[in-house]
Amino acid sequence: MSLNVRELLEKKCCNNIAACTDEQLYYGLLGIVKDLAKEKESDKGKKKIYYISAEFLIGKLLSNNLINLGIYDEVAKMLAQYGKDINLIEQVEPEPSLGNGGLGRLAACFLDSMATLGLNGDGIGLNYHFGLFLQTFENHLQKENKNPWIEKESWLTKTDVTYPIQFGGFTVQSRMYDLDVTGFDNRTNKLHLFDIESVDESLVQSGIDFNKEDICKNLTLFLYPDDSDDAGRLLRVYQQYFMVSNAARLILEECEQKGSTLYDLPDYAAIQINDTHPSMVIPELIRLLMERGIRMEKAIDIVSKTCAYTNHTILAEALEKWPMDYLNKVVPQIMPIIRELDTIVKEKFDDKSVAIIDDADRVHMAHMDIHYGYSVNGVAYLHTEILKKNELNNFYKIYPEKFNNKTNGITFRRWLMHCNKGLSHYLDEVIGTGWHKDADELEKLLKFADDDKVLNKLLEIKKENKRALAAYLKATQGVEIDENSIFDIQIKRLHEYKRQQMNALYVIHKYLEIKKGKKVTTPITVIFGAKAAPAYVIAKDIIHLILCLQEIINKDPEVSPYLKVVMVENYNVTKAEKLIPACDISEQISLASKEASGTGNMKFMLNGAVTLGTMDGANVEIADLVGEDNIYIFGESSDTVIEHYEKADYVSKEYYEKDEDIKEAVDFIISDEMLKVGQKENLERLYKELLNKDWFMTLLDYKDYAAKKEEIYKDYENRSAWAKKMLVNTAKAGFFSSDRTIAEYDKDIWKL
Ligand code: 26Q
Repeated sequence: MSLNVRELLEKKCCNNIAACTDEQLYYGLLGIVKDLAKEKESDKGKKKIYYISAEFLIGKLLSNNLINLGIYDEVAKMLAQYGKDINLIEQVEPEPSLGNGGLGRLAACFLDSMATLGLNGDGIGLNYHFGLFLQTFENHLQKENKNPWIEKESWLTKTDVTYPIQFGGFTVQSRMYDLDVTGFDNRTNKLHLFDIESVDESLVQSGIDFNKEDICKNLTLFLYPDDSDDAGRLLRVYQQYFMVSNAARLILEECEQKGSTLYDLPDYAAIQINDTHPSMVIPELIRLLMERGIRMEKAIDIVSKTCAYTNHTILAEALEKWPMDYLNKVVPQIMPIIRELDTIVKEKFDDKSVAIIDDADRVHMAHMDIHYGYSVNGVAYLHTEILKKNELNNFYKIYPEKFNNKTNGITFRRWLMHCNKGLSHYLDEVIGTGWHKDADELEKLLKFADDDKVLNKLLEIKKENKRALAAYLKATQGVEIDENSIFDIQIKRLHEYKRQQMNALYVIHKYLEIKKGKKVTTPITVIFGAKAAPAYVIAKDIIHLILCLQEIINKDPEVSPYLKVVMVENYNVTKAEKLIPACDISEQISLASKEASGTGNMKFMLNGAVTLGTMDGANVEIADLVGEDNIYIFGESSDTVIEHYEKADYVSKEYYEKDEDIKEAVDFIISDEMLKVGQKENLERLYKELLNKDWFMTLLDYKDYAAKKEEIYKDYENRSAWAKKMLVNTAKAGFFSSDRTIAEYDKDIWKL
């Protein structure tokens, strides 16, 4: 590399790197990276993929960009010569929290892979000023605070693209901000984030409360504001329309600039609708085409050949259905189009279950996507099969050719090269660097499955990562954990279907056993990280339970040498980057059929953790790849679970009454010991929920789960056999590179 970062940095900062603060160096590097990224912008490619998403959980960008630009090592070394640590410089960067979890992080991995594969593809989303909330714990309860990330100098670049966006009764002025998406040794694409000119951050005083009615000031303050009331839900509709109206205008403008007549729009643009949040782009595009003189029938045809829809969930409550009243109020101009789209469907199909507008006057966004998009995909093999056979079966019968599977993936740049430098460099030594570009080359590692030197080194790297995590948790949260213990980790959004409560019940069981004198051979550290939606009461109760357990267990001198519990505060991408490389056991314990895919499971596997999971989502494909010796599977199958729902025959109390262990663990939730540290209201509510409802069947799988836990802990003792499992997991992870996923999207759907 001919370029001299040292000179550039000296020019940007202060001529004397050694005398610079980490902050000065961070902003200096930020400027340099922006300049370098610009040089790699490209207008190659007639057709562009526009990935529209309400979430892009991009994480910090400095290191990732340095890696993708190929100068990370060089820069780190140069800084070290001046006594500067790039890790400390990185700490200066605030993490934008522009996503909830999987769907948002997937969008970020996809942008990375599009640029890396040299595809002409941009992301379009919203510029939330406070992102998702910042989580703190007070009195063992989750508290929500704002999470600002936009600074005077940031990765955002203000553009001169601005549009008047009309809502029922008023208009707001938009502004587009751009983030560079650097490809690994390839082109730079863009993430376009739209904002309103009139946004007013001072609307938020304490916590995350603000005046939800004042759309001209609040539209882009938060990601998915609390939707427990009408005002919150309405604001979400405003956000969605704002996002897609800007997107539609930008897309049409760009295509026209490249010579499109708009009749040939599908030759210039493919639009991926990331879950239903951007679905209104369909009627909005139709409206804009009609404004440009194209008649409706033709406009519908053009749009239907341009838009493709990805489904990320089969939970009924997450499938968006907007009341007509809302839409009439917020976006009256697209209502005649939605009604017409619905009329056409009703004329064609005499089947209420596929209508766009239902009898209760609600608009089913996914139905609109399926009728008026050319592709419908699920995000893992099992998920797509369930969509075809169950949830969307009536649509599958009409449009079998539209349905396809695209098993999710993750970018190995962030989730191995960046977050686990120890393992990444060692892999380079053992199998060469070919895997950087072709993830399947990780399989070369299999040749060393019985090589003690390699196995020992893998254990050593894991140990080092555990040491680093222990130090980090001590520094940030003041908790002390034993790096020689088993790190058993569950990190993901808090949801009953993900079953953090089942993990917690096992922790209770283990605690009680140790109390009774049944010691463990190797100490165990159970680590959780999760945010609960502000209005999701039971999810918050589960956090309360875990925090109370942390308090009781870690302070118990009889138990804490053998068992500890840690709930990581404000779990986010940056924390995931520290937790994942240090993990021994990856908890993927959702109720079968409920987790569409999961992507954390892939990150853990890549970093040499062994999965303990149900046959759900992409776990099924992981099990297939690594074989039964290298994964721990338990629990009822998705077929059985679906049958329980159909017959409504699952009664949690029966499981509670017939099993002593279950009874003991569940009763502990409201024991005197717990009530001494916790809140009666929360603990009793959770106890009753488990006993009387347990919609996601925790107690159904509990015994099987507990038995597998014993087995996996026991197997951990055989260090060389365990190291071999680690090796196989890393070696087989190549399939889950998002480069593979994106190549499939391009081949089957976008056809760039
Ligand atoms: C919808 C309507 C009203 C309120 C909220 C929502 C809403 C918000 C966010 C619905 C869904 C989401 C996010 C979903 C999500 O993250 N799904 C995850 O997507 C991952 C990527 O495909 C999968 O790996 C996970 O299995 C899936 O849960």
